[in-house]
Amino acid sequence: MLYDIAFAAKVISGYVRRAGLVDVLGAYGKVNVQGEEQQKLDVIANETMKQAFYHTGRVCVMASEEDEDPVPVPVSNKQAKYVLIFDPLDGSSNIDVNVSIGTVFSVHTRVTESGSGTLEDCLQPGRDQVAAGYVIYGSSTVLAYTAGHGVHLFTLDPTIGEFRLADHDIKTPAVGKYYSINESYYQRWSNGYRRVVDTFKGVEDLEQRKNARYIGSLVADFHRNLLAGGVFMYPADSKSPSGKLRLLYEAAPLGFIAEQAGGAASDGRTAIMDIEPKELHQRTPLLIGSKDDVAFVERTIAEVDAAATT
Ligand code: P6P
Repeated sequence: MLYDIAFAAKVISGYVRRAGLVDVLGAYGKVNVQGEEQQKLDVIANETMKQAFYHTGRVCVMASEEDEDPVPVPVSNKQAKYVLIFDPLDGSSNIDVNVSIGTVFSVHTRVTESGSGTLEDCLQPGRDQVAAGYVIYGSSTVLAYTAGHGVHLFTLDPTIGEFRLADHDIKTPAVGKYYSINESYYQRWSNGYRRVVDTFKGVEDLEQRKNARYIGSLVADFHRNLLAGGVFMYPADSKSPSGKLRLLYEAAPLGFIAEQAGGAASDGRTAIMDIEPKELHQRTPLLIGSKDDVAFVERTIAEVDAAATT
């Protein structure tokens, strides 16, 4: 499975690296299931991921951010063991301005007995993932994955066209230097999140101040915080009561990585990995990164927002 992910990542990386030179920039001209305008690279990355797995005989079903329903695979895969769920290219609005973007993937084993996989095989909690990770197309192309035994980073070496181990069993700092949130939504947040961000801005105590870093590309923000320490927040707000980010192919795989690196991920109350999915494209608020920072945010929003409701 991971070699197949690495193959797809090399192909996608090749397109991303040539974005200004080959006709892959700009809108594809269709709106996807999310109601978002598909970028040409979204479609290329989605087709690349599906083709990389379609004939391997390893997956009984796939699901993609870009496809409304689960993606069936040839019946010859009816004994296939794995389920692959992915966001083929997250942050694609950043493609045309050369900002880092990423592919996020989640691997489960099937729950149905045999035959083509079904929606039931896709709707499994993050805690049951057997592997997960992401590829970040940044200053270098890095594949980060976990199979439940630590988080390992591989960098694509363009001189040989192979991913090479860059770091293994990485651990994220318990307290981070950064906080990442889109502060233009401040007026939509609960008082709890306003208190959190005011604290990180040093409003009450300069000792609690953190640097603000927000790229607007989930994989890039997550990867920086994973390595340097930090907390990423995409809360629910008055306009998006379930938040914006997706549980199955964004929050859950990154949550697996975060936990395996000694960090944490929740929706503000419940661990992301323990949320039972009900729909394929289910959204969730996301709070993820350094363990002590996540715990601080959870405590603060619990105290402040609970007070607001009494
Ligand atoms: P906002 C990119 O569109 C994305 O899905 C994530 O990669 C990113 O974290 C988020 O949306 C940014 O959303 O509302 O801050 O622009």
